[in-house]
Amino acid sequence: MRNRSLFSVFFVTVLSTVLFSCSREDDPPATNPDDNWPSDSIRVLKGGLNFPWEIVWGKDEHLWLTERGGRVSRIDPRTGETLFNTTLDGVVARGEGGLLGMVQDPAFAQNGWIYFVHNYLEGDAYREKLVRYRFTGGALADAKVLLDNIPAANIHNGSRLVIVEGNPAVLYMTTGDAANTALAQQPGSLAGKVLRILLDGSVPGDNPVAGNYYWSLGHRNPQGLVWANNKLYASEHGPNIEDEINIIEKGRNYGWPSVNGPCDPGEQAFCDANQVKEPIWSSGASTVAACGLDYYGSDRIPGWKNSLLMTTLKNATLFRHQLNAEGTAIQSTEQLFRTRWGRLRDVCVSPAGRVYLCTSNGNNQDILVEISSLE
Ligand SMILES: [Ca+2]
Ligand SMILES: [Ca+2]
Repeated sequence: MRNRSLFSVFFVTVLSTVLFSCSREDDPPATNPDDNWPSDSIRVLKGGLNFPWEIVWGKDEHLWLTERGGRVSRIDPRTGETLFNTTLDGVVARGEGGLLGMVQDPAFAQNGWIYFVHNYLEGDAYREKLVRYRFTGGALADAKVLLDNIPAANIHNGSRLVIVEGNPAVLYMTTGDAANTALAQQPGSLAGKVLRILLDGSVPGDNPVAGNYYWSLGHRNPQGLVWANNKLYASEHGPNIEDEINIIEKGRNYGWPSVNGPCDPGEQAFCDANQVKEPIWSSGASTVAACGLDYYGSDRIPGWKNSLLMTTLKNATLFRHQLNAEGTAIQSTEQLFRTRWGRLRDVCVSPAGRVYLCTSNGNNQDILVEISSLE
């Protein structure tokens, strides 16, 4: 029975690949995710990386990758070959800070714009900024600072980016508490927030407070962010307990530093007074170091559809959280590949349903892994 179903999967895969390949002959390139490379493997696509931080599947059908030291790479997803790389000016890497989040503009194919978050020095002060560059094919040029002077520290710098297309498109950016827990509850500080920004760097007219970038507050260090099911999901590092996954809503308070995870009796008064929104998942009495987050909506890997994939550093495991049909709750959690590759920083799902992971082990030993099917 197992053999028969495997054969069916194989046959359907071959058939669909053939049909897909045929249909591609008539299509302009890069309009569909190319499916013409290994379909049955888990492979190390690239080695020799040093603290990779963000993996993005680009609108140019290539993988883009940041490393904390400041390097940006454009990688051929079939071969792992680096087709372009450069080091951004002004990146100052300290502890967990450096070059971090990245996202492409919705019109990247036309304008070449890529948004980066990195840490820098303003005099002696360690800070974070959001900068847009234009990819020309041979360089990243025309740097434009969209938001700067964000509090930063050797730890807790958030920095994940998501653009939600619309009229106008908006960019969401997570920030950490920059090792100053009180900032997360202060509406006037850019730290410990999910920020919402127009693509020219201005404040959207419908943010919770006029002229203020914050969309939600009370965050410790959210290092995962994804838009799916018409919702914004964020993962967040807890202190020594309660890593979280939250659904981010306009103007809501997520509790830090007064509340860890769900509202317990000792936290209830603060929760009531501030209408704290509780996480849809938390790690309980210990932490796993919840980090990168992406949504799996493909049929490629059987049984994974409508899941959140979450990397963990300390646990060195890929978590698969199965969502309910509405995307409002997590029904079950599966832990995969425990300690197989070490600490896992980020995850990215391609339009063809392949999963890409990067490690965070250091010593120029980090790798980019491609999962095209389960072995
Ligand atoms: Ca919380
Ligand atoms: Ca709690």
